Amino acid sequence: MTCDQIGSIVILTGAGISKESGLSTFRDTDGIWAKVRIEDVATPEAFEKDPERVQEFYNARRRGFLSESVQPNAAHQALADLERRWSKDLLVVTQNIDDLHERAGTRSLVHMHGELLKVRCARTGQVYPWRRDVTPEDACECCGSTGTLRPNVVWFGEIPFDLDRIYAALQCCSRFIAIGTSGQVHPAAGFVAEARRGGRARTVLLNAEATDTSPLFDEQVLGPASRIVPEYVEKLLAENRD
Ligand code: BJW
Repeated sequence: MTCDQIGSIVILTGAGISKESGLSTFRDTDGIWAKVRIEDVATPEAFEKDPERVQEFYNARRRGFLSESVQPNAAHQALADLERRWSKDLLVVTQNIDDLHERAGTRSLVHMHGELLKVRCARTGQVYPWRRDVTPEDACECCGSTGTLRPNVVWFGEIPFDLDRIYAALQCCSRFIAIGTSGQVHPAAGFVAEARRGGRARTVLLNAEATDTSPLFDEQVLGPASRIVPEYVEKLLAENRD
């Protein structure tokens, strides 16, 4: 994304955008963290202490992602449509590890917390696609060792992916839109402040409910993503029609 382009958009998505596709959020009352403890499954220390437990947590979620019933919803599709019809730069930054944005057709996409349909070799750092359970017997394709494969996701205490590209886009954008995220996890929770710095970006929150970061947004639309995202996209395109 280049800074000389007025009209560029950065869109941050979180678990709420995939909820109506049948995937759980984290911090809602029926969310993932109501059922398992972060310290048991989502830190490097948890993986070191009990790799099989962590792999089983992610194996179950990977199976869920691949089930027939989990499909991109109208919100994912509206963002892909916006990318196709927007003449300026647009970058979707997702915290989600599912592949629903890609399946809807979004191309300009960063998975800042990684992708569950990929594994990484802890020894070599090589990343490759993976669509089945990871077991202790699985040998790494690159080094042949067993026990080195981990989900290619970002746990607490690890540095998210592609931050240089994300901050460059935030510093230039004219509009920042956050969708389906509680704004509780950093650094993503700080992106709205980064986009506002210098007074450049209009900031918009599209979410089921108000969040702790709501006061930082110029505009807030509350409701289910599958309804409010397509409506917002149509409004944005209508306002910017030549
Ligand atoms: C709907 C809806 C519908 C429902 N329609 N809406 C203070 C300052 C800075 C950092 C820290 C700090 N204190 C601690 C930290 C570090 C820590 C952190 O943020 N901790 C907080 C808990 C305080 N952060 C980290 O460790 C990160 N790394 C880091 O900071 O590195 C240091 C560094 C950074 C930068 C430069 C240099 C160094 C890493 C964070 C990794 C997070 N990992 C997880 C797991 C990923 C893999 C997996 O999926 O298992 O990422 S945790 C989990 O939370 C997951 C998510 O991506 C992330 C965010 O959750 P999200 O998407 O917001 O979901 P919810 O459930 O919270 O919210 C859903 C929202 O949708 C709700 O508001 C609903 O209302 C709404 N909704 N249905 C629309 N139908």
